[in-house]
Amino acid sequence: MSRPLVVIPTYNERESLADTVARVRANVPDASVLVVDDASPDGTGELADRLAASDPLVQVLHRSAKNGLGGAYLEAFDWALERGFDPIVQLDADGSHLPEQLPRLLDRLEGRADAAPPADLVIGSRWVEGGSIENWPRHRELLSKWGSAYARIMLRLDTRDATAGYRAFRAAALRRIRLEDVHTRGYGFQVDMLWHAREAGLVIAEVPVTFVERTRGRSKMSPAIVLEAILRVTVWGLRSRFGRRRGGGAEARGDGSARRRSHA
Ligand SMILES: Nc1nc2c(ncn2[C@@H]2O[C@H](COP(=O)(O)OP(=O)(O)O)[C@@H](O)[C@H]2O)c(=O)[nH]1
Ligand SMILES: [Mg+2]
Repeated sequence: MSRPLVVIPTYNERESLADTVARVRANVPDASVLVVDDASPDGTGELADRLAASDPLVQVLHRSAKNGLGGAYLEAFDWALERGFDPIVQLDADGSHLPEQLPRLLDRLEGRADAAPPADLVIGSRWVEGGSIENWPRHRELLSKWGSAYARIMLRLDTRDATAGYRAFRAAALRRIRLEDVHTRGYGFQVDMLWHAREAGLVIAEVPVTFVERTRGRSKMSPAIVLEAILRVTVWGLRSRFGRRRGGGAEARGDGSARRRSHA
């Protein structure tokens, strides 16, 4: 039986969170929500606690300090797998990922969409036919396109939108990824996960989504985050061509036993 969980990482999203959670709950009524808050100074964590108090399907994971999107998701994945949630969805708090389009991702995951085969990981994609972006400044659009292209070339990925953050995983697929080998803390986490998913032999599908730039709050994207992603992708790409392969090949697939990892 399916027990979907939508993970929403937050850092200073007080103005957007309630609306996003309500829309998730309205569009996929059987989905639970896990808000992962990194001690937001603006009170997002307390707001999340209030939302959880009024809805048994909403829960909150409080982390003690801002430790990156990747760190938040990795902790949430452990939390979700321990509790038997399946599938597990990534969704931004700021309204950029439309909860109205979540059934599209879940249908594709289950193979319900247009007789398409089921997938292990479905990506809500801006760069496939039918996908789009609303209200992004030109420099963000270029950064996303170039970042995706660079990752695709360096890592030989087939995915059009390699940096997308709107994703749905089957729990079994997440278990096949060696999460303890995923070290990227910033937004490069998305590429790191995708690469590990490919290495683990997962079936990866993309469905078109409309990405709507936030109208409230501020982006946490920073030059340090961009730099981390570029450096890591470059190192992985060079290593996979010329050097030692990182752990995580399909043949080294984890069985979940090696899941102990520090969240530092
Ligand atoms: N828990 C947590 N969430 C974060 C962190 N950095 C970003 N987020 C959340 O990740 C999502 C995407 O961040 P956002 O700033 O909108 O990135 P952008 O859309 O690329 O500009 C939002 O829900 C943020 O609140 C972090 O360090 N910790
Ligand atoms: Mg955003």
